[in-house]
Amino acid sequence: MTVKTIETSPIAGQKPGTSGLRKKTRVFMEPHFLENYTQSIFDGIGGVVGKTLVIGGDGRFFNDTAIGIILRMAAAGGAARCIVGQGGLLSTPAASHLIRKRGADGGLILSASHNPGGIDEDFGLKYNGPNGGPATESVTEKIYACTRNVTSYQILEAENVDLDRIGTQSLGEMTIEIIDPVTDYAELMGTLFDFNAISALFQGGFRVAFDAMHAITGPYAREILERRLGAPAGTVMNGTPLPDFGGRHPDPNPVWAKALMDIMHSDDAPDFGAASDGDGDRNMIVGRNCYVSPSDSLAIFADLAHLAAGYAGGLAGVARSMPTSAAADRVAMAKGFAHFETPTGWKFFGNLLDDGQVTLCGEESAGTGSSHVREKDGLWAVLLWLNILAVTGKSVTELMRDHWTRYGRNYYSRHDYEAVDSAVADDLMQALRARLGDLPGTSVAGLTVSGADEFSYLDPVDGSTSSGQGIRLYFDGGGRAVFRLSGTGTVGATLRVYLEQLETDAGALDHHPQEALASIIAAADTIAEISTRTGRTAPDVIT
Ligand code: VG1
Ligand code: CO
Repeated sequence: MTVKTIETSPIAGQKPGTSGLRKKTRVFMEPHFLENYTQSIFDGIGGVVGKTLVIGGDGRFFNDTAIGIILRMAAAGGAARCIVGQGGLLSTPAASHLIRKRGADGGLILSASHNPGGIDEDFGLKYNGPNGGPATESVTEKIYACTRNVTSYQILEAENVDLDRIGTQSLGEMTIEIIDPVTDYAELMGTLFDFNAISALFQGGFRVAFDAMHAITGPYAREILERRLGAPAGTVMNGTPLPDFGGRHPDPNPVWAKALMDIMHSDDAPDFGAASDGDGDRNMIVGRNCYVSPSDSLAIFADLAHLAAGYAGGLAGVARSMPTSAAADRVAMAKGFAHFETPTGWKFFGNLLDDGQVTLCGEESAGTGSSHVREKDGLWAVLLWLNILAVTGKSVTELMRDHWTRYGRNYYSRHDYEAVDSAVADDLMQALRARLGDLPGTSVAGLTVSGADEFSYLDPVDGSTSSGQGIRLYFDGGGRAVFRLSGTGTVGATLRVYLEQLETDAGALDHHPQEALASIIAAADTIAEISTRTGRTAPDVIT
């Protein structure tokens, strides 16, 4: 087998976003596109000679072909060993766990997460470092710099590897180890949670509906919920991963998981509903007639995670992304542990977790996780909820009501305007930025702006600064609106508007979030000139 060196030249647009590089699948399939980016990852991390890499993806279209190319490039680059999930499958949290458990030097995860899949949809590739977490900002910068200078890549001339055969095989000098993608992860979950208590809950007739959305969590959820915990067959819906996710967006929110929402709001609703996303790192939690906002879910964990064995010793602290509601902060302040506010994206939690400053992390975008891995983890969140429900004996609705009564309710919603013309979106943000100094004191929609700024994060562990991380408006009375542009989309720009209002009046805890937030929604639209600039009269997605 010979190593071929292929001449290439830089391809524009290989700048990683919030979570790796995401493009239309057909773009990833263009000549040299995947190879340029893979070579840039290898170069950006100082080469792969002698290294061990974990490789797997969410099974979307092009997953296995891309893994074949990456393996031949890793072999050409001198990697010692690649650990690959059978069939090329690994959920993002399972990959993170494997990197850590096996002491690997890093990993490549093939996924565009919650974006749809298929030849005409999206594909993605992200690099995770030796701590199991997404590449830090500085590594990402190095990789991006390599994409702008790449002149050649190396690839082994060889047959494609059989990704289905468990065991080891050789590719040139490199060893490839094909492993079951679920076993290690399922064992880890067993160390964190009281499986006996959850099994007993199921034995008692507690019913669960888990929607795997034809994405990666199907095999994981079947093994853990149905086989190990004894939930009835059929608990896991849409459990077979499909290359196009059955034509849907594998995005666990009330819009894309509407079928599950309908079940949970029906007369015969199960006790607990949940869904995960394309790569298994997100979660949606729904009780009977009770959608739990991700920000509230993080706050519930901050309050009650100690009821699960893995967290019985208490929490070091909790971190949330800036646009996530302050509900978890309120728990941290009441209980006396640290709380942190980071930019959007899991890569910003890694340092805090590695340094032992936090145990729990979460984002408003349906992501929660803990120090057990260095990614957010969808099934972990589901199991933590089930563990808490089993120990307390309460329903989701009762837990939420107790929580709001004790800590107040941070009414919360995110409004997304998708596929907005990029220039229009940039202008909108720029105009807002230009007015930050003038806005305090102005009144709009009956609300007075009390503060306005653009979020910049100083990492307390490595001292790095990340600026331009979202524009924030604060209103008298405790309300907040945040504006930022998505870093994961592949078409035009997506404007995200995050809306929050704290309510501590015990008689006002049961409003519909859109009603409770009506004034803030109106003020945000007027101040940012959303409808006039974009021509949109309503968001595309409300979560
Ligand atoms: C979105 C979410 C962010 C999340 C990121 C990756 O990013 O808002 O909270 O970390 O997706 O999640 P953006 O830049 O589009 O707002 V995943 O599950 O798509 O890897
Ligand atoms: Co994801």
